[in-house]
Amino acid sequence: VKKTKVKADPIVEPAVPADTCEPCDTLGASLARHIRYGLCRDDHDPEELFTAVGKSVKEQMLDDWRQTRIKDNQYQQKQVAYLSLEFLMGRALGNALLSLNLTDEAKAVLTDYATTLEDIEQVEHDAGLGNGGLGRLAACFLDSCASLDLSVTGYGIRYQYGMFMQKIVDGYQIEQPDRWLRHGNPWEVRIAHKIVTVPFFGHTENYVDKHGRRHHVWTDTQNVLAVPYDVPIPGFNNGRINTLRLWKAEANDEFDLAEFNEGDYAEAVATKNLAEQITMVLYPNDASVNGKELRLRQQYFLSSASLQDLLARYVAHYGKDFSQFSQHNVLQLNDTHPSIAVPELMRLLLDQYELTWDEAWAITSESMAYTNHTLLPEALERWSVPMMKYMLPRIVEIIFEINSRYLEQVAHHWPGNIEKLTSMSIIEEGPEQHIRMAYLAIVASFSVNGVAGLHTQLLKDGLFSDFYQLWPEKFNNKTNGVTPRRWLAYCNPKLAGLITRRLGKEWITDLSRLAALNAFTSDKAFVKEWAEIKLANKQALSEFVEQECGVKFDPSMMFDVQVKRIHEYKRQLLNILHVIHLYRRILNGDTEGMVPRCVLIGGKAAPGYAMAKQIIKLANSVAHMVNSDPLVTPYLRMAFLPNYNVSAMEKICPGTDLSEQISTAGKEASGTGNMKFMMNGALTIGTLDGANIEMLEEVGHENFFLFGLDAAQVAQAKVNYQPQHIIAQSEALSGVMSMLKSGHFNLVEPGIFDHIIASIIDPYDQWMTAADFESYRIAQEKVAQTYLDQDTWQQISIRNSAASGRFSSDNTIAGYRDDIWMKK
Ligand code: HBZ
Repeated sequence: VKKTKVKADPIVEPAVPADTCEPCDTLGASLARHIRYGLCRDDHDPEELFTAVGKSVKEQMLDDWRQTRIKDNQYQQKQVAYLSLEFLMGRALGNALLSLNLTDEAKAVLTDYATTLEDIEQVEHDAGLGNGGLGRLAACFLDSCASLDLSVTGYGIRYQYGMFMQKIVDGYQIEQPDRWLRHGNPWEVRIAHKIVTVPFFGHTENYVDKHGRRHHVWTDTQNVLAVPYDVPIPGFNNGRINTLRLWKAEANDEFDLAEFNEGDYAEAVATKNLAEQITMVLYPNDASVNGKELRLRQQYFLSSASLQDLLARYVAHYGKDFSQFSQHNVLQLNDTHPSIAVPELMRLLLDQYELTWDEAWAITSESMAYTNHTLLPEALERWSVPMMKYMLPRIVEIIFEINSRYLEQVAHHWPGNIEKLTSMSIIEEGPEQHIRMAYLAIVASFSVNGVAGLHTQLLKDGLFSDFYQLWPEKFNNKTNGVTPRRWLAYCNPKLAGLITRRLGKEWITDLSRLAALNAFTSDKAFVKEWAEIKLANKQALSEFVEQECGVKFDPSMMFDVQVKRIHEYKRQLLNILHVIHLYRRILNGDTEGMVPRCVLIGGKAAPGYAMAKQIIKLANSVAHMVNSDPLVTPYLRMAFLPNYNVSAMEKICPGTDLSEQISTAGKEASGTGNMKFMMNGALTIGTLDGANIEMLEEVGHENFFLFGLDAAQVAQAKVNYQPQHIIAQSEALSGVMSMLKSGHFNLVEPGIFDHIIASIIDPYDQWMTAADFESYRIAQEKVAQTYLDQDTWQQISIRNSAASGRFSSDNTIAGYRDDIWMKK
């Protein structure tokens, strides 16, 4: 790659008119101006009005944003880069107003435009730049970092199309493109002067100079421009505005030149697409790898652009003395997706800044930290060496060099143990070599963390046990959390209001204060108000369900909810089997002691995941049968919510009575939906998996509906698993299975559920659905009994909220800050 001179930024930004002109308008004046001069006409649709509001709110942040940047460019505190292929931000307006303390002003201003803030908020399209938990965690973390006054920059990709929109047609999932940028994005700012160039393809050459130093050149590359689009991340009422920097790929003009000169102008312009494809679409897989070349291109594009950006910024302040780099910078890798940043940082330091290998390695390995989010083998990334050699030849050379030096350490630790060298090598041998990205990340990182206690323990005992033996000091746990601003203060204003009236508003930035709610469980007036708020939220949720699914949910019934990506390990199937069981009971007239329930299931299936798609179809088929029998609906109703996303969860979690967290133990790394429900006063029915274990610890057994095998028992039970036998011993499950097999739910589509049925009776069923059914059913009976005593139920609900303080992402981020980012 041709060496480009790194342009030095001025350390202090020059006085710009911002310092000399009037400070910006009030929100109202700004909005009037945007409507009058921004829209150019008097008639506007709701999208345009929303855009004007968004731009006006952004303007309110610009001065603080600039001040934050100027301060952070002084490196007064360590700079954290959070590298992630996903940021599932959802909507920004309501959250920004809350953080800036402008909600009331916005409400007042909008009355002049014959609309309400609520209506305007509904117009905003979700920024769905993520699949699920991992992407939403990144979004919660950004909120907490800004609110804790930490200088953290999120680096991600500005996908033209985010997570697909899910439609349900005849009970089947249909994917449609998510054109979230169609009406523009009022929050982003394109920063043209920070464009960098990312190389692909070409080949490497090396030569020895007259001082005997070996140089590596990566030449003949195809270069793609990375254009930063910055999005403001306001801290909660503290004046800090951090940045989420999203990269867009654009064609470099050089790209076109040859063809252009030959006169084929149109052809030349069309090649732009090739470059721009890189940031076109988010891969919709949440628990399995996608080995496509384009996915690797996205990963390298993000990693290289972000590192060039970080290094240029560092050089502008410290010059090319990198000895201080790791003291002032840390990179947190959100899973292995950006782990190609490891060899890329090496490359930039070696080839661009001419450091020695040892210098470059010291810097790299002192600044990288890696978070693992899964134990599922199908989600562990391995990239084909030949493919990577073709696309990123210099990067492959560096990875091999890292590997050979690291294997010397392995050999030293386990002398003569060839097997260890093979099993721990970053390069997996086989008909085709592969690079094990998790191993690369561990080798290069000073910190490796899991996302809940059990998950971290399983990493140390299982998947990464060899690495734990070699480097125990690297491993640590950081149990996930969610931001209490979006997930309580914003989404549940009624409950937040009650809490604030009783406890003051400090809980918003110190969620441990919710513990004080325990004192109110015997306060009748408080419990009554708590129950009334839940009822009002259920009313709102039932309107949403009716509008989205056409199913009437009666707020006097129990709302039993499972929303998350559809995956066999999350066991939506177990939930559906239980619905079928209740349905059978009703048909058999066995309704004694039954509590009327409305069961809501929602979530997207990866488009290539056939079994998950069949589970969606089954949920819809069962819902159809349940809802169309007037003898059944007084006791049971069911809906599948299409297109579950962040803004849907904002309506769902405040109105939920019972939260379903029923994964096979040992499979859900943490879960974060579980925490949102708990904060909002839902009770949980769940297994000993992920963060459920810690939630149970906080709230106590009396206030949690625990069932099922634990992780160790799952491993044990696998040895001689006989689901047919288990089914035969359970009257309830046998009944459910015969009803399924009879075709009752698919009379006109015979056979469509055969795979599902086969999976339940398969002795190799990894998810052990049959094994946990009885214990689940009994726990559900206990749920119903408890619900019958509404006073007790509401008290438990209060205790759940009160115990949720530990699961604020502020708490999690304080841990990252103290144990990882500020370690040295
Ligand atoms: O990360 C999830 C875990 O399943 C969940 O237990 C945890 O709470 C959450 C946050 O730590 N993992 C994901 O959401 N993973 C993905 O979305 C994913 C995306 C692309 C991939 C693989 C996984 O290639």
